[in-house]
Amino acid sequence: MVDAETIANSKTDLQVEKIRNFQVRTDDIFVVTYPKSGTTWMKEIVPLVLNGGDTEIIKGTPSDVRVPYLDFVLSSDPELQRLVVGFGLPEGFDLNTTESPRVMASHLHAKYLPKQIEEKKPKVIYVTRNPKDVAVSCFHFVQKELPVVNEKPYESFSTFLTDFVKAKNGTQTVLYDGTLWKDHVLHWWNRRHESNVLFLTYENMKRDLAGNVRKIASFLEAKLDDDAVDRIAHHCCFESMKNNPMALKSKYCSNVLKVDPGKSSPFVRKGKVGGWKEYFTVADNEHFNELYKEWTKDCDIDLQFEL
Ligand code: PPS
Repeated sequence: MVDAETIANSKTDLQVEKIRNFQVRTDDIFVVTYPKSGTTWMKEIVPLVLNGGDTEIIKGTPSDVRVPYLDFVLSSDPELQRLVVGFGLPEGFDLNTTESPRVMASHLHAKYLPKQIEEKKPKVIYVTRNPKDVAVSCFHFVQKELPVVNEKPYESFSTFLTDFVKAKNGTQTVLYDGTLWKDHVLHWWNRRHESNVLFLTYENMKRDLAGNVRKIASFLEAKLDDDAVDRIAHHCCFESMKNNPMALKSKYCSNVLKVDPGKSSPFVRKGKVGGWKEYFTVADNEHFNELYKEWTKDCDIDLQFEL
């Protein structure tokens, strides 16, 4: 089982050098997200957009096999390699021999991503989400994981939030490269007009999934007819994904992280916009809003979140 320290130290364990020097192809597709911002969702959508909306083909393959995490696959740490195998990838899986177009995911900050992204300009789909909902989603993940690794769960959401806004301590079981939400998101916000970058929000995907599928198809230069768009939107809506074992990562949850997928998967949990209101106290909210103002004071970011 992967312990908290392994995950917490994973910035080095992940061998950033290996990731930085990874050979990128111009037709690669990277799904980049801050954790808990819609990664699993996008990992389900992109392969379908590329295969013309054939949901049958992908039903038998775990999401992490279709779209492997660069962060873990390029690690040579045995514990993190176990995570990769738990994802369903064969031992010794090699991205260098994977057929194009490769679709890969990462939670890493851009400074840890392959250097060749800047030169080869593969397509990057970046998904962001209201940081308050991200915090709540992370909280659920971390609360389940900490006892598994013999650490105490947080006493309250408020104590978790104090660590979340610093990406410290127990939060590193999920925010493993120690990056703050604002540093991750502002980097890609500032690059949102680059032609190889598609910047999307979780909230907008919730509002109009079919419209976002079309946007993704156009960005990936994939032809989709209206039926295919509808099929993808239906297959990828929250209710369908909640019943999709390949997206719930049942095997990963139960074999590697010991989260009981029978009860609820942290990868497809509530799927709500604004769920944070049930967790933030008035004081949490005031502090967070002040911090958000400070984080964003030098830029024109407008993600239309309800803050
Ligand atoms: S991870 O662990 O970082 O890869 O998590 P990630 O997949 O980025 O985020 C998990 C949250 O995304 C929600 N989710 C969805 N929301 C809406 N529609 C669909 N189809 C969907 N699939 C996953 C999931 O429920 C997590 O959010 P919370 O708020 O915890 O429910």
